[in-house]
Amino acid sequence: GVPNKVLTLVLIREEYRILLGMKKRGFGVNRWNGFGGKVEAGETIAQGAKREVEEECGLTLTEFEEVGRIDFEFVGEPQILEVHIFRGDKYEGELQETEEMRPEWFALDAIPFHSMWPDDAYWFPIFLRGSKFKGYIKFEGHDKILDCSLEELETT
Ligand code: 6U4
Ligand code: NA
Ligand code: NA
Repeated sequence: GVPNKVLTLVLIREEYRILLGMKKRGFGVNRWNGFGGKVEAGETIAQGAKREVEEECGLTLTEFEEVGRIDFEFVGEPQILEVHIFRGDKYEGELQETEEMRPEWFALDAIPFHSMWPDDAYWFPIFLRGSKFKGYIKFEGHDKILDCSLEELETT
C-alpha cells in the first residue's frame, strides 16, 4: 500500500485556556486548529512538532509530550493521514501571527468547536482530561465523519 503521511498537531494548554490558530491557507483553511504539519526527512516526529509550532506562531516549546495518535482516512484518497497529537506544557518566546496562522487563546469552556475540524469535538474531551488516546476516523469530504473509533489509553 501507500505509506502514511505523518503529521503533527500541537495543542498548547494552560490550566484554564488553550492556544489555537486560525488557519489562513491550505489544509483546514478557515478552521481553528492546533499547530503542526508534515514531518520532514531527517527529523523525529517530536522535532517536527516543535519546528511547526515555531514556524506557525513563534513560540518555542520547552516541555511537550505526545498524547495521542489518530489515523484519518479520506474517502477516495489512498493515503492515510497519521496525525501525532502533542500537548504543549511550557514554552518561551513571543506569540505572533504568521502567514499560515492567526493564534488566539480560548478559555477551556469556550472552545470554538463549530469552527474546527468536526472530529475535534470527539477527542478534545479526552485530551482535556489529561488522558492519552488513539483512534481512527473516516471522512467523506472535510465535513462528514463516516466512522469514528477512539480509545482512551490512560489518565495521567
Ligand atoms: P505546508 O503548507 O505544506 O507547509 P504543513 O504545515 O506541513 O503544510 P499542513 O498544515 O497541511 O502541513 O498540516 C495539516 C495539519 O492539519 C496538521 O497539523 C494536522 C492537522 N489535521 C489534519 N486533519 C485533521 C483533522 N481531521 N482534525 C484536526 N487536525 C487535523 O484537528
Ligand atoms: Na501546518
Ligand atoms: Na510545514
